Amino acid sequence: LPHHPEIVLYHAFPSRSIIALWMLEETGLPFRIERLDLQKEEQRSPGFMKLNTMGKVPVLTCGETVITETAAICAFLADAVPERELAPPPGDPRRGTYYRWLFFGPSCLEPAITDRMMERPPASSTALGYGDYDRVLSTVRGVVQPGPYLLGQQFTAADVVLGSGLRWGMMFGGVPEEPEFRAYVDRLSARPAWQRTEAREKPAA
Ligand SMILES: N[C@@H](CCC(=O)N[C@@H](CS)C(=O)NCC(=O)O)C(=O)O
Repeated sequence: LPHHPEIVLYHAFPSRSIIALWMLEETGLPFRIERLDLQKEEQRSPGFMKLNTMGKVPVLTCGETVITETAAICAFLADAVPERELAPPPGDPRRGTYYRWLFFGPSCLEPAITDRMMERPPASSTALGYGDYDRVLSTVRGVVQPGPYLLGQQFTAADVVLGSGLRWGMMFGGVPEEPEFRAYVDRLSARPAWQRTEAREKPAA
């Protein structure tokens, strides 16, 4: 990629930014990592707060462009390498299905798991964007089951996002160890790009 602006990932381990790191590995793009220590509150430094007023990782910069929100970063990276087919192209009807599950991760699955883990009393399921925990899980169950991926044979950035949410939920007891969930997450974990991501983070662990 000649003249491609430099890509930098602001990353902390362990944190959600490992999802962006995995996505970068899937793209094969060159990138640089800036590591932050969350314990030392490096995410509150004036320099970093200038990049992201939320003071949170991941942040991805591509030249002058600053991208926050894990799912947005993954979608951006998928589109940067169309030849890798990590997203159906714009205009393809499957793009709709892709967006559906990509957005379901941070807007439904993640808050459902967090509320469950924090034992928050359930709010009105009509008003709550994710409805209720059981509905979210049965929806995810239905979409991971045919497999191998959310879009059938095609692995996409939506798998990176939703799959990471599931993996994290199962790791911390927010999602039950069901065979459908386990099989899907194991399939994702077997991908060389995830293997490289884990290997890269081992010394940091
Ligand atoms: N909505 C953000 C959430 C990012 C987030 O919460 N990151 C956490 C780490 S998992 C963080 O940076 N926490 C540090 C802090 O808030 O001080 C996304 O989806 O990327």
